[in-house]
Formats: sequence, structure tokens, C-alpha cells
Amino acid sequence: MKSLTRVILLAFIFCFAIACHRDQNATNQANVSGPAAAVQTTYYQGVGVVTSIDLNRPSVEIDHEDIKDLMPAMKMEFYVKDKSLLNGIKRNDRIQFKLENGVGGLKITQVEKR
Ligand SMILES: [Cu+2]
Repeated sequence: MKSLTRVILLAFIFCFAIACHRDQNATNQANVSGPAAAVQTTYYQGVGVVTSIDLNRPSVEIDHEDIKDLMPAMKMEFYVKDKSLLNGIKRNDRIQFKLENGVGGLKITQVEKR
């Protein structure tokens, strides 16, 4: 009788654990809604040389090296999340930058001189 009680207790704990896990999953799914549900944000690191800057867009054109998991080396324009990121950055500067690919597309979120 003692061992049967133990089995029932274990089964009960097991079911409870599964129910808990399910609840958590349901909550996570409920939290993801709107555009975020369709577009997952991914981040990348790049290195390159600034070829031009447009503070009005704001954007920066970079002759960049390979960006791992994203694209090969090329010269292209990137949108910048905030133009203040380009403070102190000028043409021909070699920079390291962080890219965010999410809602609103590809954007530079961090710039550092190298
Ligand atoms: Cu590119």
C-alpha cells in the first residue's frame, strides 16, 4: 500500500510538472503578437570602411567585409537607427558595426572606430 501511494504521488507530480510547462508555453505564445510574431530579430557584426554618410536618411555607405550568416563582402548603404551613432565618424574611417535585422528591416545599431 505504501508503494502504491508513492506511485500515485509521483504520477501526480509528473502531471503537475507537464501542466506547468504547458502553461508557460501558452503564456509565451500569448506574449508574442503583432509584427514581432512574424519577424524575429537577428543581430550581426560587420567590419568595413565608410565611403559616404547621409545624416538626413540617416545612413552610411560602407565597403564592408563578409558579414557572417548574412552577406558576402560588398559596398552598400545601411540605415542607421539613430544619426547620433555617426557622431565623429567620417569618410575613410574603418569601423566595426552591429546590425539588427528585425521589424523595419536591416539597421545599424552600434558603430565603433577600429
Ligand atoms: Cu552588404
